[in-house]
Amino acid sequence: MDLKGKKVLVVGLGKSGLAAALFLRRRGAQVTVSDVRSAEALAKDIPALLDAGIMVEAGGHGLLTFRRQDLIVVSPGVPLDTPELAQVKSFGLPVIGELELAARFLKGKMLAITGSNGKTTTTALLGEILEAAGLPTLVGGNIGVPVVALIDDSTDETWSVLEVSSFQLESTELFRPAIAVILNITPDHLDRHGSFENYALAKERIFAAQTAEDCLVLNADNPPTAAAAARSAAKVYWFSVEHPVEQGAWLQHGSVVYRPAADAPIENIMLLSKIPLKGAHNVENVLAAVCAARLAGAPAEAIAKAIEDFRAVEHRLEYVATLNGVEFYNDSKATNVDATAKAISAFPPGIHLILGGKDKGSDYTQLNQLLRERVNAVYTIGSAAAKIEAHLRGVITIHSCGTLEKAVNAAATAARPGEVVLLAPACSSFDQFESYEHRGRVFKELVNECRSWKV
Ligand code: UMA
Repeated sequence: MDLKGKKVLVVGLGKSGLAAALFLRRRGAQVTVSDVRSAEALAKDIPALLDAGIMVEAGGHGLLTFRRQDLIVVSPGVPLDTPELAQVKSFGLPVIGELELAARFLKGKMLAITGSNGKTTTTALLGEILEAAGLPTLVGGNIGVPVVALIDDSTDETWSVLEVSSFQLESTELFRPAIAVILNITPDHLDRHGSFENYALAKERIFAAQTAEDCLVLNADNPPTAAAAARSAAKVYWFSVEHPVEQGAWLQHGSVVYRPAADAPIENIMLLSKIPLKGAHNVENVLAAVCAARLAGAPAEAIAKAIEDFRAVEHRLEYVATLNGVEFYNDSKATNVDATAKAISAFPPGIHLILGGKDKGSDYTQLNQLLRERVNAVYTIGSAAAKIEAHLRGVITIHSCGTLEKAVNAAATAARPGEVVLLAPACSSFDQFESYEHRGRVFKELVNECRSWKV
């Protein structure tokens, strides 16, 4: 792809847009960025862009700006049906995402991980495993580092371990990872994709350009994921916590095992009891990582050692503190109903659960049975509170708290020794916070403030 002298528009000036604009400029393109936020809101980034010779359109997207381009690069958070994008696409102007742009320049091989839940943990874990195996490794994508930012450090030997979201996959064309992993597909982002079918189709783009030389790792226990095998041209490997698989990873007599092919001997990777992560869902993440890491050539010993040394990623069932015998856990990254269900399942009964934020078109009644079995009370926050309360009415005691501060105080006051206060909100954070990381940090600060009166 020759960018020299090409007119390229980058839409959205968050992490991805900023990195993409500077990269495109370094490669000789005439770059403009367009963002709906005001110039004041973008003030921190504008000087560096202007210094690099990049034009900035702030405070809205102008149709003329979009029309005058050879190529448009969209940030993941910008919906493809944004009117200006939809219009220029109908004129035949190429529109690609930051992931697609980066993949065209990244050297070496890509190992890409998607799924509704567990992507960040599995990506971070695979990064550690490949590094422990002595393979030159880069980690990026939805985990927080734009893929474009990895290009300059990549070589022909590099393994780029990429967390990829449905938002990023939706705007791919040639993106072709040597190894692709789909952890699970459960309802999420229905507000953006319109339906579960569209969301699943976006996820399946992870293998759309793969050939028989590539590998696809699928969750045999999750029907929407398993169904993808029929549509893939790649070699399919499986992982399962429920039963042995022909080729892939599963559990046998308390151990994690792997078999590279149906007629190959079974390899013992490690004891199940040595997995340091909380929650049954993390066993699935570990099995997926074992399978993908073996396919990338990591030896069993390096895999086992890296898993044993791995600690929970921040904001994913992260242990915060024990105050007066009450444990506090931060699972701010549980931004959909399925992730919240998994978080609840990781604890015995006696949970005080903080739910709410910005709704994504979710059905919270799916939590009802688990709430009855394990949760003492729900504390609601944010703009989704009324919908959540309507869905859970009559199922569980609900405290309408509005803010995270009130919810933490109410839950910490009500919880008895041996019980758990869990932030696993089933919603995105954007109504009250900048991001799920921001929400998680505020939660941890609030828990720390409880120290003074809880001890
Ligand atoms: N914007 C517009 N026009 C629009 C919509 C947005 O100009 O119509 C602008 C906003 O004003 C803002 C910018 O676009 O200035 C934000 O772009 P972005 O939302 O793509 O944010 P980035 O900072 O580039 O972060 C993105 C991912 N964000 C999203 O997918 C929403 C980050 O994932 C990712 O870490 C980062 O790229 C690096 O790859 C976050 C996320 O929430 C963690 N992901 C979702 C999830 O995990 O559920 C998919």
